[in-house]
Order: sequence, then structure tokens, then C-alpha cells
Amino acid sequence: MNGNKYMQIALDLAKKGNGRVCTNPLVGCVIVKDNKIVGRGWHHCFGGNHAEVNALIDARKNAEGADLYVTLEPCNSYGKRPPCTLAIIKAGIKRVYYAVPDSNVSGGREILERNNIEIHEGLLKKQSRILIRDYLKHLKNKPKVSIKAAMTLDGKIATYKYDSKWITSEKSRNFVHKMRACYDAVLIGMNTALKDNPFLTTHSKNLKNPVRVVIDSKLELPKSHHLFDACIPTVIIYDSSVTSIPKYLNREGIILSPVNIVTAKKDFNVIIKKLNSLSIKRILIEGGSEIIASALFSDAVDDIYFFIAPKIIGGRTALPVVGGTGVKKMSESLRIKNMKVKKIDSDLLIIGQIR
Ligand code: AOF
Ligand code: ZN
Repeated sequence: MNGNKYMQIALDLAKKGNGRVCTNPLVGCVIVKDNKIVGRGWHHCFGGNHAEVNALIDARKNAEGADLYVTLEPCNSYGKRPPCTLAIIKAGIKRVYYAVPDSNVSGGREILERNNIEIHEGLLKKQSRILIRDYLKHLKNKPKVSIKAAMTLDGKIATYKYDSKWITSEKSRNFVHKMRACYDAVLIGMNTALKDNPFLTTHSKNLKNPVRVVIDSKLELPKSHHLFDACIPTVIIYDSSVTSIPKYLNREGIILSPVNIVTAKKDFNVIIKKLNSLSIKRILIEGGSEIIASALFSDAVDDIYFFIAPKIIGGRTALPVVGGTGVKKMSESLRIKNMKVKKIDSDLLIIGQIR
């Protein structure tokens, strides 16, 4: 059916806005007349024209009597931009096909129908929902949580002597630095902070650095640690029972966030909620084993980025990528959906979704 084909083109156009539209949705649109595409548009950047308007501009007079395919229900209210419904009605569009209804702007469908425009909802709905997962989470006011981990082919993140530099190739590590720019915060646990002493930055002047978050329940990280270098803010999650705060932590750029660590260990969502209260909406967890296990088995994670290097190191005490106790039975395993594989140098990057 041609409808799917046109919606797929709209979906591909939407992806062009990737990394520039947050916290707005990625949206793409095509206008079709007599089986020919006469207009293409997408949402280029936050605050910019909506996809529908860009497609209508591209189609000009050809929009009259045409069909419009858009990945999200057209908006019907004044925000940063005027309502797309007005532009669609004015241009004389005959039918509107949209993939996903938009709970943010009720009434788009109704106003179009009242103006005798035929509406079809749901073409490639699943794919379009995946495309705007960050936006849908944003509407629900829940942060998006991803895990990044670098491991050997036998699933280890360090040797039995805790050596981990380096597991993956330089190219994979550069990929991770860039990934960080798409998150508001990068989070690690105390062991990783101590063993690796990482900067957790994007290593680039042109990319935005996320806030750094470390779970240091007893406030034991030394003053000289890279996370206290003051160039980017660092949030320290620590146990609310700790009363004496080291002097060097009482300064600008350090955000002290107490939580009940016992509860947080059982349910990682305690930490996610705490970060949400600091307006942190996109979190990249970078280890180690226990934090990864806790986040995964608390059902707090949306997607994973597992980098696998072609190396085997063995060792029953060498750290596995996912620690914790693990599940008892195979039937209790976490299921990863929509798995994709990318090759970076000699490493594999496995991307998958959990929710
Ligand atoms: C977009 N791009 O292509 C479409 C959107 O503040 P505004 O005026 O930009 O409105 C943002 C809302 O408009 C957004 O949350 C969504 O409900 C709707 N549609 N938004 O940024 C688009 N079609
Ligand atoms: Zn709009």
C-alpha cells in the first residue's frame, strides 16, 4: 500500500532533526498529489517551523486538494509556533494521514474533521512512537535512561586485577564521548569513579557536556578526583544518614543530593526521581556492574548501548558487565527488543530497547 511508503518517507525526513529538536518531537511530513510527492518537510530545530508547515511551504499551490502524511497528529494551539491545523485548512489539503495521536495538543483531529478534511490515524504508528520516545517520556515527565557499557567478548568490564584501560577501540571511545552530548547527565558508581578517575566529558569544545553524577554513599571520593575539577557541575548522590560533609564539597559546581541509599539499592528509580527533581531528563549510566544491575532490575532503563571488543580475558572474579545476584531462571531474564548491531572498527555496538 502506498500510504505506508509515504509515511516511511515522512519518518525518514523526521530523523534529519535528530539531536536538534529536544524537547520537541522529531516530526516529518510529505504532501502527495496524484501519486506524486509535491512537498517535503521536517522539524529542523527546537522552536522552528513544524514539519507540516515546512512541507506546505515546499508544496506551495500544489497542496490544494492533496493528501498530507505526517508522523504526529497536527497541533491545534499556539505555542512557539501557530497551529498547523490552520495552515493545513488554509492550504486546501483534502486528507490527513497521521501516525501517532498527540496527547499534548488535543483537538487537532477534530478541527480538521470539522473542516471536511478526511482523517486516517495509525499508519506506521509503532515506528513513529519509537522515533518520538524521548518526547513521549518528556510528556510523562519521566527521564529517559540509557546504559552504556564496554565489555570483552566474554562479558567482562575489567580483568581480575581491575584493569580496564582499554577494552574497546579509540573509535568506539570517541563515539561514546559524542553520545554524552545527547544526555543531561552521565552517571557512575563509586567503584568506577575510584578505579577509573574519569572526566566523563564529551572531550570536545563544540559539544555540550552533561552534568556528572556519582553515587558516593559515604562521601568518600578524594578531593583530587577529576569529578571535582569544577569545569562541569557534579551531582553527588549520598546517603541521607551522612551528617558530616567534607569542606571541599561545599562549593559551587558540587550539588549534594541525599537519598536513602538502602531504598535506592532496592529500587534505582529513587535515584532517577531525585535527578528528575533537578531537571535532569536524559541520563546515561556508564557503570559499573552493580549500578548497571540495580538500574536494569529496577526496571529503570529504556535502552542499552553495549560495546563488545574482540577480546577474551576470563577470570571468575573479573567483573561482569551486569553484577547483582542475577535471575534464578532463564524465564526471568530481561528481554531486549529491537536489537541492532553496528560495527565500529573491530568492535560491535549492540543497541537495544528494554521498554
Ligand atoms: C514540533 N514540531 O513538527 C510538530 C509539533 O511550542 P511549539 O509551537 O513549537 O509546539 C510544540 C508542540 O507542537 C509539540 O509539543 C507537539 O505537541 C506539536 N507538534 N511540534 O516541535 C513539529 N508537528
Ligand atoms: Zn504544529
